[in-house]
Amino acid sequence: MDSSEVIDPATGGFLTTVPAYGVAETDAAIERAHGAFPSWRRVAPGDRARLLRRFAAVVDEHVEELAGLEVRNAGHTIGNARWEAGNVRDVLDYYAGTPERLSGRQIPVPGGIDVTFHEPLGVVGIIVPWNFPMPIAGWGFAPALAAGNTVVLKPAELTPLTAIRLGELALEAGLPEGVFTVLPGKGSVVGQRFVAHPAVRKVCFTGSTEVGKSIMAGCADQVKRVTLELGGKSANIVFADADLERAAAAAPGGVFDNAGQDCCARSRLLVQESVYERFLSLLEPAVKAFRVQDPSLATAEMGPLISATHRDKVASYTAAAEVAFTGEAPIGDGWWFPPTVLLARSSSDPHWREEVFGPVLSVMPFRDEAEAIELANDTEYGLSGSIWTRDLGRALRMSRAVETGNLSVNSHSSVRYWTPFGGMKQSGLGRELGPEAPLSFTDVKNVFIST
Ligand code: TAP
Repeated sequence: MDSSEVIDPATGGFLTTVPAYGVAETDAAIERAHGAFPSWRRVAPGDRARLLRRFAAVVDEHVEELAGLEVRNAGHTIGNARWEAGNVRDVLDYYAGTPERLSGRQIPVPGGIDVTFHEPLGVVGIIVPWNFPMPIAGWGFAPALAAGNTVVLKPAELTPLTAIRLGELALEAGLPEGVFTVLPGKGSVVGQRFVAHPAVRKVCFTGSTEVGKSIMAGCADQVKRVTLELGGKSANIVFADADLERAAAAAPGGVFDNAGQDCCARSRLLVQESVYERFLSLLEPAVKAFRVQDPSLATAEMGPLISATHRDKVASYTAAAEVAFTGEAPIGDGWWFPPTVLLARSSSDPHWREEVFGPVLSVMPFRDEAEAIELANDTEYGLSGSIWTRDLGRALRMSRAVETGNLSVNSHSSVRYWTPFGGMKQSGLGRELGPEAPLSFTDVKNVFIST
């Protein structure tokens, strides 16, 4: 089997080597998952629930270890990495309630009895990006397993370590062989086999819009189910009547968290023109105070970017733009980049239109509600966003008008595992999390019994 090197983005140093699955090994793992499916779907609901709770408990025992791996492999701050490992535990616990509640309906019909069943699909292939390796994996595998499917999971080539460990912990928790398998390797090899292999009945993909489109096209050939979580260019809209101090203090975290490598990053800041200058004067000290540090330090608010190539891409956006101000970042080894605020002079500026996926915030003034809506919606994306106002009516009007799957008022929160998460327009297809996620890993079967 081939192998690939794993690098620490905070130092640029070598961490370890992991296997890179080829076509034959991927197909063999998919076939093992296919073979494990009939008995996994027949596990009694209470027993499947207990196994998922046990998996959650084992993850809980390893939160520190998993968080430490993510700090080194993905450059996540230790605070974020602990939250992410805890999120996998919580999502497993939450969906452990599913097997005993996944009931169909009994529908009144003439001439007999009609009942529906939520049948698991079979093997589910999950393709994960490098920006949030643990939570995105858990949002796929926990509801898929709970609904009675078996899972093959491909982590991003850059960040495989926590996924590989989660695969080991699943076995330690007692999940049968073949029920949950982690296959590190290239997207063009392992990921493509998920799309092409007929035993894989659904692909959950998170990553770039470009690759997502090719996966959707590939899945069409077999009418394979697909969930897509893609890019974003979310707006953070601040009205003059907002608590400006609070909005300015929160804005850096809304875009620079995870070094801006977040599909929900509020990377477009729209500020009502009557408070524009004042807001920027409040924002500047908040940006300069944002702590970009060795991610293993408890005080770190932001770590490095994921790779040298990615840093070059981010830098290409700021080089040609009008910089308002920047924060500080370490200099030297590792892929560091300072939090940067750019002035958008036109809605055709590339940093305003395109997903930079780095610690870059583009700012533009707006006149009134109508213009804020027009600017916010002038994008192919629609994943997340925020509205800051003290006017409840305005908050509700704006919430309905902004074309986005997730929105928060006077907050930058996007993800809570109890509620659905996903994008409108080219930000995605389908929803993850929330009470209904397991249904997306089933097909409804209708049975009529003549009486
Ligand atoms: P991608 O290149 O799209 O990679 C994402 C995943 O897909 C990786 O595991 C990758 O494998 C795999 N992949 C690549 N090409 C593939 C192919 N032809 N067939 C099957 N799988 C393939 O994105 P990225 O560079 O990791 O992440 C950055 C982008 O993803 C950003 O644009 C960001 O917005 C988006 N993103 C969106 C979200 C959500 S929740 N909407 C979350 C994270 C990221 P390799 O590692 O081998 O390349």
